[in-house]
Amino acid sequence: MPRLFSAIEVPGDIAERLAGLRGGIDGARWVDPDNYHITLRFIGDVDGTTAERFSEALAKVACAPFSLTLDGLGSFGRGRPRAVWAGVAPSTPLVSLNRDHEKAATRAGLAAETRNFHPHVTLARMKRVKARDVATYLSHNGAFLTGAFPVTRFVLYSSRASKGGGPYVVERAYPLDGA
Ligand code: 3AM
Repeated sequence: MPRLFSAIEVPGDIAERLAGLRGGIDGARWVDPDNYHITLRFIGDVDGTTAERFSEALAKVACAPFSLTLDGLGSFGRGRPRAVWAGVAPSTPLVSLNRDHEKAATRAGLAAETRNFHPHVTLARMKRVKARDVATYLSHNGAFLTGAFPVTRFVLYSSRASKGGGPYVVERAYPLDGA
């Protein structure tokens, strides 16, 4: 069974800007710009019935189109960095959409997510890089800011990669049209 997660895609012009941030941390694996996304709900490896239930529950999510802005860079894993990302500026519709995806996961019979929602676009993953190199990178590039871009759909992605970072396949797309 593929690994599933729901997400918002990153438009091409924003991805191009993010791609300009690739490089500059020794040993980091930079995400292919085609695979940039904002994860809404990680599902993982589930059976077909659970996948179908989640997919159907997502189809019932009502959400009007909204816009997002990427603001600033950061990292996960302080002393031992494991990812560098672009942050998403605070957005009430995004938080609400994440809640709806959490409800869809519950309806599909999945355990509740315990981690806080921290919306981001992962730019690079890493295992044994120097924390100082990441800090230097962030001090040079951290002021990154995009204009607002429209979010008109979310998608259910599958991934067969074991390490993350793609390639991802859009299994189903959900246009935003309901309030
Ligand atoms: O690319 P981002 O950071 O949005 O880190 C994984 C990736 O997130 C995350 O799901 C996205 C698609 O692979 N992920 C992987 N394993 C996870 C887990 N066990 C996880 N998120 C939560 N729990």
